[in-house]
Amino acid sequence: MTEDQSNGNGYITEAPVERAVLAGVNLPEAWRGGMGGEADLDELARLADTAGAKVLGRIEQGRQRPSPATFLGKGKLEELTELVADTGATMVIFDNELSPAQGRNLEKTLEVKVLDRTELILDIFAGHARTRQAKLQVELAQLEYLLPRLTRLWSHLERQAGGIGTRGPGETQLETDRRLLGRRIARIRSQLKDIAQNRKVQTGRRDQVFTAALIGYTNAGKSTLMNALTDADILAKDQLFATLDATTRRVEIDERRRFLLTDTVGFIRRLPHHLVESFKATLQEVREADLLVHVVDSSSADPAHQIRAVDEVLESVAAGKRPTLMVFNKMDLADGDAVRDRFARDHPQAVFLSALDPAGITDLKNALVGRLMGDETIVTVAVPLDRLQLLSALHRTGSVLEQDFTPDSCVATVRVTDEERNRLLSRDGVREITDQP
Ligand SMILES: Nc1nc2c(ncn2[C@@H]2O[C@H](COP(=O)(O)OP(=O)(O)OP(=O)(O)O)[C@@H](O)[C@H]2O)c(=O)[nH]1
Ligand SMILES: [Mg+2]
Repeated sequence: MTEDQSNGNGYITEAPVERAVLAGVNLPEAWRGGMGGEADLDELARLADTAGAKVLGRIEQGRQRPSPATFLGKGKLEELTELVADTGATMVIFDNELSPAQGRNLEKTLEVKVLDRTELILDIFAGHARTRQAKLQVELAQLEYLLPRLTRLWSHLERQAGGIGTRGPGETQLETDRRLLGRRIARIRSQLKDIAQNRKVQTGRRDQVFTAALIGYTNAGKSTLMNALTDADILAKDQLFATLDATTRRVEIDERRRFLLTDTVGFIRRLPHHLVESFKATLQEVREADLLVHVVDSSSADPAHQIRAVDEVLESVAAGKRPTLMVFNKMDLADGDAVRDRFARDHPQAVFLSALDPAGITDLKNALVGRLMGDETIVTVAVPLDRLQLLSALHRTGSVLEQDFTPDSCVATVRVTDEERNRLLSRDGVREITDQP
């Protein structure tokens, strides 16, 4: 046992606290897409904190392109080596995605564990996965990302078992060879397929009901809003990626107006594509929703940047350009006027609120109901009994809200678009019943 496994009182803490130094290289835009872009060490520090590491220092460098061997330039690498020694760090976390060779070379020089942003995010996902589906999805992403990096991992395990970057696929898997890992990957894929298939059967029934999905940057307040709108009781916590699974609940405004609301995994800029790939099944809920409720943390340093990052992820899962309601949350922590000035014009239907304010929740409900009804109206029609098949399509889509029978007709209250209403009323014998006869 090393001294950092003891909390100072002679008790052994649950997991050793890792001491981390952060490193980021700012690359030109052309290096974006998993490899580069502007480093964001503040966000990396939050990720490190969520994973349970203590951040002791950071270094940053601007470069035209990464050094092929060590990502950082020679001088910066020396500076980093010193920083690691001075702080007694046990690991270095890179904001950029490292190639297997770069990771190996850096570990050799620095003599501590080296993780990149993707591995850190994978580690957080592994720690937060609860359901079988989420666990399998994370394991798949880890295996696929780690496979080419196996030799590096083995050297971690020799030095230290457990800790950040080694959670998830158990040691037993890591000890086996690539061929076995390949088989494991295939098995997980097929298990995930079964789960998705089952879910399809289960949710088939939902097709008739309007569904809205809460989406947005991680920590924006999606689960908090979900809990306020439903009785879901989802863990909402001030950490990144608190939610990984999709949860769906019914929201009932009144007897006529009800819809399903789904809360799901949050997004982040440069979300590792292995994760996006393997979370496709969970994100299916997002793709199938009638309305996306895009929750924004108005108090974040740059809400517009987060909105863009979310849009990018949506596009990559083929859920871009869906009907969307923008919700600017955490207005209690933000400069409200500035946020409205900045976003109200581009998003005229947006709701600005604080999840902690009941009045805001009412505004959100009203906005959702507005969108849910869309251009539909509710009318009451009398349909002759021998022409009941005129209503069958409306029955199928759950648009018949009430029906009553008189000796010669069915009096139905239906939710229809103007077009549907006109078509229905053009049929022989069908007439609209208004309040004033
Ligand atoms: N002050 C304030 N805090 C909020 C508000 N909405 C959410 N929070 C807090 O923000 C943190 C994150 O909220 P969550 O609901 O877990 O966020 P999320 O979008 O579900 O995040 P992930 O599941 O991690 O992607 C929690 O600590 C909430 O209590 C708000 O309107 N005002
Ligand atoms: Mg959540």
